[in-house]
Amino acid sequence: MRKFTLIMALAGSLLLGAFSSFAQDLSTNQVKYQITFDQATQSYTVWVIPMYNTPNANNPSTDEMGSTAQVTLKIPKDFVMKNLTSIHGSWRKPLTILGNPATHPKFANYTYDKNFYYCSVGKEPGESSYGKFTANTPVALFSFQTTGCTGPVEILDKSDPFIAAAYKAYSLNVECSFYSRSGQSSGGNGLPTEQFLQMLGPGAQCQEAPKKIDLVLTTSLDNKLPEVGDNVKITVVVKNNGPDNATGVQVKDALPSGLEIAGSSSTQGSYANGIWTIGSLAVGESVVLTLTTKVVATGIQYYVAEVSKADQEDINSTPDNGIPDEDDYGQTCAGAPILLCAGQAVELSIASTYTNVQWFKDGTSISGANSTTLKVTSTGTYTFTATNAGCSTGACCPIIVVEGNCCPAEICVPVTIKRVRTAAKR
Ligand SMILES: [Ca+2]
Ligand SMILES: [Ca+2]
Repeated sequence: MRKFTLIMALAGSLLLGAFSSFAQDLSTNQVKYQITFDQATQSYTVWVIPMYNTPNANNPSTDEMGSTAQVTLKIPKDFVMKNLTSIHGSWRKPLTILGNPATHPKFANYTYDKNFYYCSVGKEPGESSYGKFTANTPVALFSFQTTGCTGPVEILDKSDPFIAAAYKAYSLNVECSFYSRSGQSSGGNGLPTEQFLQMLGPGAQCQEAPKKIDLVLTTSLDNKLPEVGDNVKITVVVKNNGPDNATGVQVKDALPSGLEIAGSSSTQGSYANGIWTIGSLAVGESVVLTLTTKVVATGIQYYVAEVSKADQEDINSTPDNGIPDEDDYGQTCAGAPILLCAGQAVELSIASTYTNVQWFKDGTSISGANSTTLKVTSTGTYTFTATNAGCSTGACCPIIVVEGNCCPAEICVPVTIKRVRTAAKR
């Protein structure tokens, strides 16, 4: 039978806590301790697992009534406990971390696992309810968090050599313990019997919460109504709204055939072959890509850019999924006027997947113009609305039809020029 001292001063000033602990015989009503980690809340929970039910011969109550108890944890060396929360019983944060010979030199004289430190969480000795005990059903005692995630946190097993080392070095009892009504034979006046049997299961392995980012991409251009031959400057801005820093960020863009690239520059990373490799973006940081393009065709030219890669999970968008409504997707357009000669017609065409289409001429809806194509025989400004169009207002870029410099009407053969508008990439 091992005899341990109640409360011992450590190095003159440190107290380990007010647990009452004589080493006693083991009660027939035993418990185990277990520790688990929940990634969603980044919290550890320590549980007691009874090997018996309440009520029982020692305890006629439905509930188990606990007195003192101690849970000693075997911890990573940089372990810092925070937010200790009692769940059943009132538990005290460890007063000190043990096992470091640099701060407690006598530990150097003893053999134990020096890759870890140790700390004890003690329950206030007053009797309190744990609720009903059912054999093999865990009851949560307390939870806590740590300032980092550097390794497993274990319950100190009964066989751990640190128990003997702490006692020999500083007369400290660090052994896990548990005392309750069910552990003590009723009517007797003998010493309380210990109920802690052993730890259950492996230690709790923490996992960092996954990093989260919010990349937002916007596009704009400086001239929505250029002539063929004009330069159009396209600007793409990517910002990380956090909450974590982003790495491995890449943007993919698509230049329409009616715009020719004439030059590019960016505040970070490099741009080549439609890929802007950005790299890291701190929280709140923005980067800018500027493309200089030359208009080489009439009609609407759609430019589309989207975040195509990032190492972290974006909270509200997915890279490279092509959904225009997401905030990592940007589209903008420019349109050189379409030339129309007298006696000719132009067929305007939008993506065949658009529904509930309505065409407008000079801001007025055209009766019956609800198809994804529109035959135009007069000059004007044409727009459309559609339920599922990327530019749902239809105001993204008007299609402007102007009178062309044509051959005399009398010698021209009437012909329909089919111009298929380059719709936004879906
Ligand atoms: Ca986003
Ligand atoms: Ca996306």
